[in-house]
Amino acid sequence: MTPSERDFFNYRYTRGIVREVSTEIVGALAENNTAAEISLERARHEHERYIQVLGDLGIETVVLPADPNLPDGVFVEDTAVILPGLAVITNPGASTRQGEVDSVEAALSTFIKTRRLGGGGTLDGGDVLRIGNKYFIGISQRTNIEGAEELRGILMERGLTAEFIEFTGALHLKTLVTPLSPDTIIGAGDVLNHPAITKLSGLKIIVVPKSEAPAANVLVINGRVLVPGGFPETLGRISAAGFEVVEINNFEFMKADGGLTCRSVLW
Ligand code: CIR
Repeated sequence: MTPSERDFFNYRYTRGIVREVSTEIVGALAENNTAAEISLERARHEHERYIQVLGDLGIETVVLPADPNLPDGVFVEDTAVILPGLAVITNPGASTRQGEVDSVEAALSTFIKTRRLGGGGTLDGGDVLRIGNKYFIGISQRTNIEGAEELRGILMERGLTAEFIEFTGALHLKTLVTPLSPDTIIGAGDVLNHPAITKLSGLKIIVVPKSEAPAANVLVINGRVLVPGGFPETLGRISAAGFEVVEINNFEFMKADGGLTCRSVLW
């Protein structure tokens, strides 16, 4: 493994892509139709702070312009999956989101080789969970077997493995479970009992209380854990486990089913 691969698999990054919040974010997809309640001003404010924290953590960030035709465009995570030396551009499962990929690909291609999923399957980056250098692909409302198989093929070409985790009850796999380090995850719900997870030896699991389910989506960057604001019990559990936490508000994006990981692509 090269030093830069080792950094990547330890969640150490130097670059990122984000997108400004669309003026039409109230039209974003949301299971419970709560996107209409989003305050554009507050969402912009929350996202500015997010971008600022990425910078404070040493990430050089490309900020793509907002697009009124892409209400969900701020959730860039779903459009690309970064592997060492390659950015896989996805085919998002929601047809209204497929227009997001071109601009992300153009931005990524100035830094890293890109390759599109072209096999006709669908896949959202939010369904791709990486624990250290092991990949888990959620089979969801957005990611189908064909999309997952194509990504697994690309991973296998590079000597990496992927297991599929079929689940219901949440938008993306990473809505339910995210990594804190190569040997620690945080999560909520049945997915933690999936054999692909339980068979990982030495894996530590922090369980999110039911009342704080959205806090299962945290974002680890360069030794810090970004935790969504408003979930004190989870915040306490993460710090008690020895992680340095940074609280970042995500209240507006939660109304469109978005977590902290959704708002950036990092490598
Ligand atoms: C959607 O439904 O596609 C967006 N409103 C939310 C996407 C959240 N992305 C993510 O979890 N990676």
